[in-house]
Parts: sequence; C-alpha cells; structure tokens
Amino acid sequence: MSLRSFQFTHAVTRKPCRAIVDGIRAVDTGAPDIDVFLQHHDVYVSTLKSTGAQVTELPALEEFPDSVFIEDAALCLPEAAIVMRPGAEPRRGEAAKIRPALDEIYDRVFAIEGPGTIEGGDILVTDKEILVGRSARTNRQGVEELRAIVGGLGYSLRDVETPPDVLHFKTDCSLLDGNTILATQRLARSGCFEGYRVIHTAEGEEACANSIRFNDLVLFPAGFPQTQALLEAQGFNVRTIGNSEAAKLDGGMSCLSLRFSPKGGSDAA
Ligand code: CIR
Repeated sequence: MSLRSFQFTHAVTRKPCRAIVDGIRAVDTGAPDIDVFLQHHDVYVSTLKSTGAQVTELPALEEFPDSVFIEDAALCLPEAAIVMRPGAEPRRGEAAKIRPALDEIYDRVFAIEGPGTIEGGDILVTDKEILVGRSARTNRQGVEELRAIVGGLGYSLRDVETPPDVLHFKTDCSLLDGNTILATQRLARSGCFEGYRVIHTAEGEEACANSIRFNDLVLFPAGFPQTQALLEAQGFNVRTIGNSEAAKLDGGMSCLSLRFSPKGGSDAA
C-alpha cells in the first residue's frame, strides 16, 4: 500500500480526564462538561476506527488536565516518532507519558531535549514537506532541534509564523489531501501555502479550520455549515463531530489524536 500524508493505518488517542475542567484556555467561557466531552470523544474514536485504522486508546491521565490533546506530545512519521517538548509548562510532562506507547509501535523514537520547545499542534505534514509554525508554544530552538532530527530521516522542514493570538499553527489550517489545505484567511494571507491549493473557511467560521483528513473522511467540528457545504461541494466526505467541550479549551479535531502509518508496522484493514 502506498501511503500519503492523509492515509493512515494507525492512530493514538487518550481519554479525557475529569481534571479537564482545569485545562488551559485563552478565554474562560466555562469549564467543559466531562460527560459531553466523553460522548464526543467516543464518536471521534469510532469515526477513526470506521476507516479501518487501528486505534490505540490510552487511559486518562488525571495529573495532566490537557492530556486528551495528545497531538501536542509527539510527531509520528512513517520511519520514527519524535517526542515533543511542550511550550506550556503544565503540559511538559505529557511528553514522557506518551513515550512507552510509541516505543511499542516504533523501532526508533527520538525526543526533543530542549532547551527549545515545540508542540505537535504547530506541525503540518504534507506530501512534500513538514511545515512548522512558530508560536507562543513553539520557538526557534525547538524548530531547529526538530529540523536536525527529521533532516536525518530525509524530510525537509519549512518554518513559518503562526499569526499572533492563534494558539497553534493548525488551529488555523488542516490538510485535506496531499496538496489541498483548509485555512483561515488570516493564516493564508501570510503566503505560507504558496504552491498548495487553499480552501478558505467561510467568514465567521474560522474555528473549523482545525479539521483532519483521515483516510477517506474529513473529521469536521459540528456547527460550521457554510464551510462544510464548501468541502462537500468539492467532493470531500465530511463527518461532523461535536466539539463544543474541546473548543472551550481551544482544542479541535487534530489535537485529539496522533495519526500515522509506521513503516514495517502492522497494517490495518
Ligand atoms: C492547550 O492550551 O494546550 C490546550 N488547552 C489545547 C491544546 C490544543 N491542541 C492543539 O491545537 N493541537
């Protein structure tokens, strides 16, 4: 099977914990309701599984309120996994917690040692490159440490700027296929997607830019009908998933999983 940047045999998720009410948020719009979060999360996981992928569901980590946003703790490429070094101090320990699961799947696991910081939410892997948005969480040193690791694996890394006041690079963009990106106007305006086909989120629907293409599906947050219609008109198979509780903590579809196809790993489906 030839694998591309939106075709995956595996995913890893982590159950939301009760401490999620203490998760980090830029603006406090109230604490997430854990029962609703759990329902949304169940739908999310079963949607990933419905594509035939093997999904490893890790247990909740009560000591890390934001640990459901597992994407920030690692980058998983076909050849190796790289454990991140989160810029958010309260989240830094999540990195060590993901390592055992990655060691079981991969022969090669690297780690960002610091002093720089980098979070998975700032990394978009396309068919041709690894795009990293520097942000309040991901700094130049973190990017350079990642560049050295992925360079050794044969990848080219391009670093760009995440707009100010945007949490992560992928808060404002997603890969829809090898060469198509869903992005907010404010991010696309920076010119960082030159050479790609860009579909803009509809005005007022910027919060749906964080979606994911996972095999034949686009997992898309519920409540953004104009952008959903745009994607469907382009032939994408969109599955809406409730995201109200994750959104209270600035989280979206990409944050909730690590998605990958390990080389030499067991093939799903
Ligand atoms: C945080 O501030 O770290 C979490 N409340 C949200 C993380 C969202 N992750 C992502 O966009 N990749």
